[in-house]
Amino acid sequence: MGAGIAVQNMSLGEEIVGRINELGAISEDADKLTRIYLSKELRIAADLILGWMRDAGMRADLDAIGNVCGRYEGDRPGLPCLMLGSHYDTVRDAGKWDGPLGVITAISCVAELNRRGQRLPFAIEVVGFADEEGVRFASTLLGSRAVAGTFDESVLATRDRDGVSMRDALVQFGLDPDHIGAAARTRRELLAYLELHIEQGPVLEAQNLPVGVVTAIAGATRLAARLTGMAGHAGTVPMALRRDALSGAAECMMAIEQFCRTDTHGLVGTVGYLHATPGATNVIPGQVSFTIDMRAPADMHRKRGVTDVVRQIEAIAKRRDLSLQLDVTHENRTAPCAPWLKQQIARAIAAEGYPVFELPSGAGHDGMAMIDIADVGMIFVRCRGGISHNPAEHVELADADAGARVLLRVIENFRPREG
Ligand code: HGY
Ligand code: MN
Ligand code: MN
Repeated sequence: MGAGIAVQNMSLGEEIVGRINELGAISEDADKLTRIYLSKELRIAADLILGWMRDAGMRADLDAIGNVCGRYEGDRPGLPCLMLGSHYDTVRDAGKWDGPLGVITAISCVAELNRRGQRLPFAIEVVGFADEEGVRFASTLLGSRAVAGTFDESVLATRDRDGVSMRDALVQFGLDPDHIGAAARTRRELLAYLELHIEQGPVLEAQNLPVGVVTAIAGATRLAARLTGMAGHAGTVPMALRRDALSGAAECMMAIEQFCRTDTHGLVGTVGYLHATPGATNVIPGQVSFTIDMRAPADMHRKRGVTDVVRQIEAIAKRRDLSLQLDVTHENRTAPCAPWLKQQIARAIAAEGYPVFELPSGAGHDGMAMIDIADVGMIFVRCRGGISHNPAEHVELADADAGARVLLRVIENFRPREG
């Protein structure tokens, strides 16, 4: 049952690592991994993944928003499915495991069932979400929200850094922006949503464990801020008369960091992107745009933290005579993992001979959207040093193999929730 897998003389882990490397080479940058939503690289990646899905015995295609979707029928056609997934887009200068490990491991598990000619009393669907990171259009979870039927059409008007709207990017990708609704699924079609993902943190490594059971996915709020002062000559404007937008942004960043450092409820705050104009050495910056990402295990603490940080930013802008534009671009509540799924994951981990360890996810995942149409379960796989969103992100072969064996065991022994 799950052990002693012979995959054409390869372990599941070896098949997975080989595919991680193959997919990890598909990037818009020659010397780093960046694969953003609706890019031509995402299309190349989609075609590669669809081929793996079909080789694994699945019917596979792109859905209306660019997710790659494969279906492995149960012991009779048309059964509701256990949906397995993760995302196949990346952040900029990314690691190659964040997202793809879940998609590729799920495909390898289905391929193993297919090799055995094994059919289960439910279908299995594997989905690679096309935009979990939200790099291109600020909002995030676009692929999983479309599947959950909660996609916000107003995002279609959002423009990327080059001024291309999501609507136009979909058309260029060969999709119909007025047809996104076709990607939506219903609760009746899904028995559960299960995601395997790297931990992206140091806890499993500290526990010396290859896998863990996720308890909840921390909620997140993303904001876009713009401070506008007055550009001026760096040599002639006295310091007291300046309306320097970049100094104002710097004070905001320090306020965010200080506030989160002193918080006692696990609040974290990050300014991940900042752009100052006009951007010349001898010109006082007139305008600065920057992003804010805030998270906490409990929604109440995150929301209170956001309110307090916004108040501090407003006070800084006022004192410095800077005008402020501050918008929430993304908000996701904390998503609890379902106890009945945690139990089945724990049973599979124990059956593979590992201690069962539960931990929360500080990182966001597509389960935050999928929870609107299915109960959610997650398996974490150890990543070296807990490093992620960084090209140094790495998973040892043995841990990739352990994750695959646990996921396969969950699938084979899966029991839909009673009642
Ligand atoms: O931002 C996150 O937590 C996820 O990696 N998108
Ligand atoms: Mn990520
Ligand atoms: Mn991820």
